Amino acid sequence: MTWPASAPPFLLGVATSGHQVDGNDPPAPNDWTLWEEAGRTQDPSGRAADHWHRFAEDVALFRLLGANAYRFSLEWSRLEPAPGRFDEEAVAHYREMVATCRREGVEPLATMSHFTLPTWLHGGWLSPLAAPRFQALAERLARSLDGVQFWCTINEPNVLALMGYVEGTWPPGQHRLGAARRVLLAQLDAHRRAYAAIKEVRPRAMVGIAHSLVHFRPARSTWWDRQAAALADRIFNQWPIRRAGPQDFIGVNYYAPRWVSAKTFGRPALTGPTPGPTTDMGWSIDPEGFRQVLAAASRWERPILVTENGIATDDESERAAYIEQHRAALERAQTEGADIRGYFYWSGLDNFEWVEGYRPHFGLIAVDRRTQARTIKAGAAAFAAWAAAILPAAPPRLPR
Ligand code: IFM
Repeated sequence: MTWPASAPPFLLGVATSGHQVDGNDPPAPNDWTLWEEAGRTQDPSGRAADHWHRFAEDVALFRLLGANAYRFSLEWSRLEPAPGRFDEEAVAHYREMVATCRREGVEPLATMSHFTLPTWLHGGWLSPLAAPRFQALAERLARSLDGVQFWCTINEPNVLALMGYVEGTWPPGQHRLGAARRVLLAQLDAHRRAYAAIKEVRPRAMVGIAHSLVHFRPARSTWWDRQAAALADRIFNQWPIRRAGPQDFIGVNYYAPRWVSAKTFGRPALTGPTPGPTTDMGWSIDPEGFRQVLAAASRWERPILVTENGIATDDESERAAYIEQHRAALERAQTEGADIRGYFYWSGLDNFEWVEGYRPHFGLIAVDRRTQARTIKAGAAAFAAWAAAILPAAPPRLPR
């Protein structure tokens, strides 16, 4: 596979996902809508950032920050409201979104599935309909969205399996290890089918998965904890990449390290407590872990796209420092030989953060949830400076 000739050599962009920013107007009930209605999240997603109606304004703001790429997701429940029935208006909406990106000089990266599933898919990824319908959706989208060269079939299949089927805090709220394994495999099967469907229509498209990769550290320097950390790495990080089959790039979503103790392994999650200063998500900040995750990802000998990395904070100097430190770690990994072709900050806009609702603020751009007014945050200057340094032909035009 070759890097598309018309794409920038390095994609420096921001990421969002449909359910987290679009808003529920027009309504698009999916499994998360039901979860919110059942009171399982801090807030309902509601109007979110109303990105469905304001994407043109938002893409222009991303461009203002210097972004040359934008990763967003296509909402399956909008595109296929009933099995086999595609909604032409939803398809047209995404065509317009892609055209807007192109007009702004922003390379679109489209994610087909970012956690949410249509309510008609009873059993979720374990439904016998899941893989064939996902394949048909991939074919339909590849035909319609001819401006998209970069595709991510599925976002964080390991996280969906862990949260929905082990921890049980996400839909469908189960605690069944066997089901978690089957759900992970079902998503990887759906990826392979979607990969083949997209490549059939667009052989030169770059298609991959956004993998959540955690830097597992031993809680203590004992042999047992080191083994436990290595095992967590094999199960959570490496196994999904190996089992996924064809991928033109390795998508890396990296946020934080986790400390693993042999004593608490698997009860209930893979991880032990998190020491040290943390973000508003309770996650430690570890750019060196990022470098190591990138070095490990480069062993798969594919171009790497950092499909997500970012911080939830209200302290803008902390956000700027996070971006600068992770940029330095990425550049170090590049010097050490990792073929990294892109970085997407999570998130372009303050977003609905699943169970945590609207409390954590990941965005480079704040969204007033009452007026929907957008304000570029001070921490975004670190992203804009990165863009100015590596994309001199199109310098960011931040307002003073
Ligand atoms: O908001 C999420 C996103 O949906 C998937 N990756 C992690 C982000 C921050 O938690």
